[in-house]
Amino acid sequence: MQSDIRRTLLEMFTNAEDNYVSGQHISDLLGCSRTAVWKHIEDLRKEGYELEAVRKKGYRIVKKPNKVSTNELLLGLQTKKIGQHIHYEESVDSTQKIAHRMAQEGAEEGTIIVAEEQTAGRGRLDRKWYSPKYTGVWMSIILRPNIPPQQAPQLTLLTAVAVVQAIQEVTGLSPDIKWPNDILLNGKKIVGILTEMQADFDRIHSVIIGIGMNVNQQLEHFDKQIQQIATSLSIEKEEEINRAALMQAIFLKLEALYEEYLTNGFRLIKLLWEAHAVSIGKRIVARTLKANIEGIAKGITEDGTLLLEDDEGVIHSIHSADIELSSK
Ligand code: BT5
Repeated sequence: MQSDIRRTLLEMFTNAEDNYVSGQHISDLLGCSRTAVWKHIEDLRKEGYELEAVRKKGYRIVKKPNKVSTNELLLGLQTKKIGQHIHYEESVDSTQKIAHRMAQEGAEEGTIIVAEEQTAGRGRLDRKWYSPKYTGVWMSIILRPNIPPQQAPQLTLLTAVAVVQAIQEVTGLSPDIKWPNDILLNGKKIVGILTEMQADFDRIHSVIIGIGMNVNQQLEHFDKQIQQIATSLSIEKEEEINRAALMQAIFLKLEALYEEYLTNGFRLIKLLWEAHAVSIGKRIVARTLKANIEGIAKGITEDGTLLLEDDEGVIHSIHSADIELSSK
């Protein structure tokens, strides 16, 4: 209730842009006393909003917090499901871990778990994912698709397309996708996607999609281990990027693609994915848990598997691997 009022207040200030909104006007609209208005304003200040108060004129927002708080994410959000329930934390070990717990406890489809920092963010095979405070988008999304468990990898590809579209829309940059889960700008990693699921043999309970996106880091913020391979949107665009706007764009794109996928299947998603994929048609090395296989990446199958043709003409179906362009 309190947070609903704060959201309405934020909407009023945002719509008023640089103009002042009078205390009387606010108290009339919200149906509460001037003292109550003042209390809500104080709450907003505690959330990090800088509000200017001028006698006889009223209030206006001077600066919004550099946070991806629930209020910032819900303000003006146009989706039906994705992002309509937000679980926000300043600091967590991993948003995936919280998402798994919330999914088990029955969280609704489209629920988002987002944190300003992760102290134990993880990638595939328990690799470390660096998630420094206030610089990136570190979030997990809970979906409950009615599809066979073996089709779940398609959702990684679908998410990659949604993230690329969102980056294009907000920044004008055009990233590439590297199978299966990396998004690159100028050959360096800007986003990693981690898809996990809770399922029986034949039925999915939930799919948890983790998205890690480097947004406002500068090169010196990156750990030495990844300085050569990672970049951020801000480095590439040479300006600060609004993280909440990026997240809202991801929610919208993801919702549209997910609806298309559930209604019409993977066909269109596959085409969109291929249009952004860097490695298809190129000579690559796929490092799987069993072996390294070198050859030409021919494309992906209907279920999202990578097809690789080796020098003997044998086609390998690769379900999980790290890939690199071959130096040959
Ligand atoms: C991934 O794994 O790329 C999936 C990353 C998913 C992270 C999100 S953040 C929200 C959610 N909560 C979590 O705990 N995780 C998800 P993989 O393909 O295995 O790549 C991991 C490798 O990427 C590492 O071994 C590093 O080399 C590199 N790396 C780590 N942090 C990075 C960063 N911030 N930017 C670019 N590369 C990074």
